Amino acid sequence: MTDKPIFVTQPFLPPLDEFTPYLEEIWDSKILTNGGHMHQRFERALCDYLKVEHISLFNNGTIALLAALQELRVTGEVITTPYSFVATSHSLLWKGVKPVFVDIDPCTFNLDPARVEAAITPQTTAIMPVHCYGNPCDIEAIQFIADTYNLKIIYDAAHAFGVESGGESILNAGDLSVLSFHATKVFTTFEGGAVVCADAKSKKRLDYIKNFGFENDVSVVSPGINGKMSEINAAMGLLQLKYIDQIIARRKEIDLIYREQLSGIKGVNIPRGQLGVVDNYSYFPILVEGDFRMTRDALHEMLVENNIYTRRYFYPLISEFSMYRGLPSSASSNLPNATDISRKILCLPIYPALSNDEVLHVVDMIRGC
Ligand code: T4K
Repeated sequence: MTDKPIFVTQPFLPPLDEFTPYLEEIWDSKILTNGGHMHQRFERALCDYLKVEHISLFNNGTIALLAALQELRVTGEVITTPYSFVATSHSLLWKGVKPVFVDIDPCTFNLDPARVEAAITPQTTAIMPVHCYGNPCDIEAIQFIADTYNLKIIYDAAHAFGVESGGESILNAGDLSVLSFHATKVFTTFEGGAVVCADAKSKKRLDYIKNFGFENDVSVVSPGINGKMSEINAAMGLLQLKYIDQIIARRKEIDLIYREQLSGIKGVNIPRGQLGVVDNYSYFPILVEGDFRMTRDALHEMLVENNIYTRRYFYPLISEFSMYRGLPSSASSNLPNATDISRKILCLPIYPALSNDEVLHVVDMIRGC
């Protein structure tokens, strides 16, 4: 038992005095929101860091998902994964769109492209996959299906800050990609989010959508929302960007320790990364198999009792919540892999402030020493 709680994640906070100059600038300008200097600087800096053409910043990832659906005028049915945070499907319900759940690949935990075609109906207008834990989806296969059936693709890339595959940012895939900068994410602005898009027109429309649909002070061109990121959040983003490489490097070290130390423990299965992927080490998921010395839930409880707060991301499945349960695609017989993985998954603590001793302590507790 440690006195200090060990959480599944914790934000990296730069030294407080480094935030002061940003605050002074905001105080001097008296511009607190609505696209001030911090906001503009942060957008440009993010485009450079993430190697993408255009970004529209938002106040959180969920509103950014809603705005992305609005921008692409998504209606009818959307094919998505049940193995995600509820915000993915909730965004569809908020837009009056019916989620159609398709099972995941048991290795990547992402939407299985081989099962997508069978779920397409005349009402299908888009696919909304999730790069789960930052692990890239099968982008090429999903694009092929979308092109064949004339569907839009909105990637929920909430976990995928900075992830690259084959030398390119995965945020450039599909029509739009949505990021979250929540406090629990690898890169945080307290609360925050963004939509990544390839063309300037789309970026402009997203900027209107997040500002109530205002094109100028007398013209409203769409039923927009208040999705604007404040200057404080943008300032936090600018400061975080200075540390993001360090943050990811430390996460990588922790990932390596877990991989070395946990391998060989009977019943603990560690999903493998994909070749050619620049990871962000946003989560450390393990599968607690039937031959482990206790059930997944018993392990979770035992760790909590010992001040180690692991999380079962993503259990239950989205399709198991009451507002989704009645959908035909929610039947567990339609989602065998997602159901199986959600019963075995446990996300272990991973964040820069976690010491090597703490990581080893978590491993010892799992090993049963
Ligand atoms: N799509 C996907 C795939 C997502 O995963 C998410 C969000 C979204 C969309 C929506 O994006 P946002 O609208 O949130 O930008 C958390 C987060 O609230 C949520 O943002 C995140 N996904 C989800 C996976 O996890 P909880 O309920 O697990 O968070 P909570 O409060 O229990 O925090 C977990 C641990 O983190 C705590 O035990 C301690 C630590 N923590 C947390 C906060 C909030 C801190 O150290 N500091 C903090 O400020 O949902």
